[in-house]
Amino acid sequence: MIEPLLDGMVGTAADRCEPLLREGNTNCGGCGMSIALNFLSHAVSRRPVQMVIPACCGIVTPGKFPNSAYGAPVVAATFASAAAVATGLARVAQLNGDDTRVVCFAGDGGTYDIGMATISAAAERNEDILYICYDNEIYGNTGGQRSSATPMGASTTTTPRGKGLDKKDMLSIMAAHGVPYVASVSLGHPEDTMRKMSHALETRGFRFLHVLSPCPTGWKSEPSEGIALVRLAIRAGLFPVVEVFDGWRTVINVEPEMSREALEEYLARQGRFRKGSGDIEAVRRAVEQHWKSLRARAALEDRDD
Ligand SMILES: Cc1ncc(C[n+]2csc(CCOP(=O)(O)OP(=O)(O)O)c2C)c(N)n1
Ligand code: SF4
Repeated sequence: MIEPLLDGMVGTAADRCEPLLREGNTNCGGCGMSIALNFLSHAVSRRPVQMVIPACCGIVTPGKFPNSAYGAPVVAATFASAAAVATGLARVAQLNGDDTRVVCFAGDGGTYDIGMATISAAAERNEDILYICYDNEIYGNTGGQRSSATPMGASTTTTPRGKGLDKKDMLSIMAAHGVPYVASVSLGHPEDTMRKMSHALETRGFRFLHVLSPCPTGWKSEPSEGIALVRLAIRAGLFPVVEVFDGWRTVINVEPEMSREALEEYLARQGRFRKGSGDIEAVRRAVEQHWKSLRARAALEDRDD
């Protein structure tokens, strides 16, 4: 049920004893963003939390004012200001000496493209915020245009024949800021998700979590298959599950099979790849190249041990 806006939303640990994502939200069935929010809710537990959400699907989620399907205080921000607004809230919490964690929660369009400058600035200053990008690999809220997170071959409303470019490596870009914690999160491995969300909430300074977030509407996939698709993406090597500490110490959490079968099945189960996934070899080459660089960085860590 959708609750009145102010009920249980003062943001203190004692007052907020309900899920972050309530019933009555507007998310599509099978939305990976809902799954991510439910995990986050468990990880947050009774910690005081404030959220900042730019103009993505996640800001439509709460439904119509004066009600909200969010069980925490949420500030709706513009794309360009989201990380700056979160910075302001975190500084106020610090000045007040309270333990509030500020979470910026945004889609890939708001993160990889439109909000990039402010995110980079907040990371450079090592602001005390947790930035979570739920990556559905399109601009979902405006009908599914391509973003720089859209993978090669995926058709969107602006790449009807399939995108010809590879996905931007946002994780490495964020790690290169030298911030305390950057990780990719697998919704297909609950223990991975919970551990990383809990660690990211505990850590102070700028933290970045990247969540591959199935979007049945944009991926043209079955709503019930989201988690299976995440696991296939990992097995195919398309979504490396890693952590980077302090900008350099790289840990690979899940070893992928890198099998052609997993890649083919991943592509075949989604309508978005029906037109443009022709060059599987090009996709495989890009994946292998990315893994080479990832392994080289992880090996640096081994040598230091
Ligand atoms: C500066 C600016 N440009 C464009 C828009 C229009 N717009 C609203 S939501 C949206 C898509 C956001 O996509 P993403 O951040 O990936 O989140 P999703 O909708 O997929 O959850 C766009 C382009 C806007 N609100 N502000
Ligand atoms: S369009 Fe995609 S990301 Fe947006 S609510 Fe629907 S399933 Fe979720």
